Amino acid sequence: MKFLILNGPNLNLLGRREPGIYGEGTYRALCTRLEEFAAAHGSAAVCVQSNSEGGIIDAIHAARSVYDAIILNPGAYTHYSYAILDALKAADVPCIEVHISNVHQREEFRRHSVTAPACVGQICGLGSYGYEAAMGYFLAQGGIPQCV
Ligand code: CA2
Repeated sequence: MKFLILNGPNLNLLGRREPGIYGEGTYRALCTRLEEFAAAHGSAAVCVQSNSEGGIIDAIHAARSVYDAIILNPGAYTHYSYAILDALKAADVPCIEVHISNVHQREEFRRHSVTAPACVGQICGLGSYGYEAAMGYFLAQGGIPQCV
């Protein structure tokens, strides 16, 4: 399978700030780990990060017919971007939403995701392991699950 690992605003700061919430590993180290995980499973992972809503939407549009699955951490856009929701609905590529932190243990506004309804599922609170868990799900399916 070919995975697009798409990370939203500020996730390029991983390992450099708030290690108590997001862990100590850097964004670069995360990408290397996910690329190696995919390769070890006969697959490929490409990591893309954007701090802008348009950058994320463009990457989702470009994923069509290129990637088998998207693993998306939309960052704070999770909580209010109807534009990303619409892009996911139009993408025709199944997506799992990942959050590094347990959003349910944090501020009230983080408990709601406007983007998750366009995803196969959502993983949160497992740290950066959530990205591997999402890839593992798609690999276990051995194909493309139904997506709205
Ligand atoms: O838990 C997650 O993965 C989040 O998507 C992270 C977002 C936050 O707005 C969501 O509610 C939950 C924030 C990403 C900020 O990433 C940073 C990483 C290191 C240092 C500072 C910010």
